[in-house]
Amino acid sequence: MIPESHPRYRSLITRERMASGARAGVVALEGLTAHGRGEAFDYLLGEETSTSAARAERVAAALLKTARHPVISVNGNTAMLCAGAIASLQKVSGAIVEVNLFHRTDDRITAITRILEDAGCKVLAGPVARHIPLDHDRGICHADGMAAADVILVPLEDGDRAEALVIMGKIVIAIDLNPLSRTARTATLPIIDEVTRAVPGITAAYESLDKGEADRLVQEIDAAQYLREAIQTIRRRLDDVLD
Ligand code: PTJ
Repeated sequence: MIPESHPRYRSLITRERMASGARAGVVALEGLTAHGRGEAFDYLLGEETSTSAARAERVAAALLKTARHPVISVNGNTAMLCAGAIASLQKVSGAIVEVNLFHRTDDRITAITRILEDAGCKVLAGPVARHIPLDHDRGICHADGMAAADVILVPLEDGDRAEALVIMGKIVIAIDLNPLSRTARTATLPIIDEVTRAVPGITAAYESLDKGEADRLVQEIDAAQYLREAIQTIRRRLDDVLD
């Protein structure tokens, strides 16, 4: 039992949740190591949404609002961490929710779909094929989902697919705590924030955006600036410790 008084209570409870997700086959075992990498970057970033990330979340909302065919791609980690938040974002934005896995098995697709549906998501079903030119299974998706999308939100991505999607001409919004990752550096819009904060942040922004502001925000996306600001935050925090 983890006492609520523990200074790292939230982090420890989340780890328990991820471990139970791994035991249930929802989270890939590799997903636990990915989570640990995320924790380390969140620690360096101060475990809060920076002003810069909040701005990126507003731009993400604008991209979803102005999209013709927006899709939210969900993997095991994201489903385990924030299925309810994904459902809320789908409710306000009308985006398609599609399960897309690196470690793809039918059992995991079923388990992740169930978690999302229990949380209130409508999950895209039907036949899939390799529509994204990748050798691994993240290339497998739905013709009327990711393959037809103009804007795709990809939380906790691996860089290969982000790159392939950008080459296909799609607008990729990545949520990734690591500002040095290939995903963050490849995405049209990198959101350097923790997924359980970022997704509700996008939803709140979506609700307060009018069409005029949305149209304006999508004209001025400076991806490199968000990466620079995250790295500056880490540098400042390290300097504060050394001073
Ligand atoms: O469920 P599957 O089979 O699709 O597998 C999912 C994983 C996460 C295993 C797969 O996508 C993977 O291997 O991802 P990577 O390449 O390890 O990248 C994950 C990125 O997400 C890393 O840069 C982490 O820093 C970041 N990350 C981890 N946890 C979080 C996070 N970013 C935001 N919020 C988090 N909670």
